[in-house]
Amino acid sequence: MSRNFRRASAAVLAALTAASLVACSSEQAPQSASGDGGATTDTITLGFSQVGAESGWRAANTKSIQDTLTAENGFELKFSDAQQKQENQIQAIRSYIQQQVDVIAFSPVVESGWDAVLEEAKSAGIPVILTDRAVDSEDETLYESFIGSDFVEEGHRAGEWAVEQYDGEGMKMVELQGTTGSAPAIDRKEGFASAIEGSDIEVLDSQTGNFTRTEGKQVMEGFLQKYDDIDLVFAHNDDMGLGAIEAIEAAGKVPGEDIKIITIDAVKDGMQALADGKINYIVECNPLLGPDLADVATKVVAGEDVEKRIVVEDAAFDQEGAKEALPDRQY
Ligand code: GZL
Repeated sequence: MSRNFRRASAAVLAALTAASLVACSSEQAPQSASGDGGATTDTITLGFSQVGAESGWRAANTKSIQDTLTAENGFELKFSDAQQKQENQIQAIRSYIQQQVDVIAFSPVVESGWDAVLEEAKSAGIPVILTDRAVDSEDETLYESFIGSDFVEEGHRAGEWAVEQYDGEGMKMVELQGTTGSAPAIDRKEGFASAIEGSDIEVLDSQTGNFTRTEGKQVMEGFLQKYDDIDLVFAHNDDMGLGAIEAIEAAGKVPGEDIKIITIDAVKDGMQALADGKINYIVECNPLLGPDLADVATKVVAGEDVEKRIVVEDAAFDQEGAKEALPDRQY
């Protein structure tokens, strides 16, 4: 469906809605903001709702989106930071609908609770693209495409490495989970658990650190007080792993030696800790989603077909690999 047809049908819908509103209240009809703000007709107005600024990965992801969806690349980007709150994302998406943007994109902070607002975007004729994280909606017509990594595979790769290195040593581990209810936390936990099944690695405890360094440190402090035999930490992202390092060192133990650490993301700070021997293995989660988002948004607005699922490829690094890769890392 072309952008002009969609806009025309949305305008008719808005006019009918306005007429009904005027009939029963003095409220103004929804104002269409975009289009007369000086943007050319070829400019794609994209409303993006970002999870927040909780980690180094998120900062790199935001930079990729803002560096790519620029005016010179044909975009007018409306960007909002939800501070890791779903209600803020829903509010931002409703605002983009009200502004009648050409396309909406967002990284859902959690998997559930999106159907209503996605139905509103669909009724307004505004296509939606998911980046980074998935939603658990049954109705796949609510979004055009999902661009992001395979989190189950990331967790499985981390667990496979743990089994290769440590199976048979009777190791006891703790897990620092990502944000409760988020796709990466759910899937990475599943992937890691499936990989260590049948090994003698024992999970002592698992708790969310909400993908932040501060909360990762706090949870690890609690684990160290509760258990005196932790051999391994699996953290769902580098930032929580870096927080765990601080807690382990404060407890007088050596991270990467007394307590091994495996994380996911491979952002610069994590890769530096890996090169320094404080982390033992990192599975990458590529945050540079801006170019794929720009490509899919352009095709969607032009009414072209797009792939429903675009999987971003990830690498993995041990300590030697980190030393080699660090000089060229983009994030
Ligand atoms: C993964 C992304 C996760 C990162 C964290 O795609 O959603 O959220 O692994 C970030 O660092 O906070």
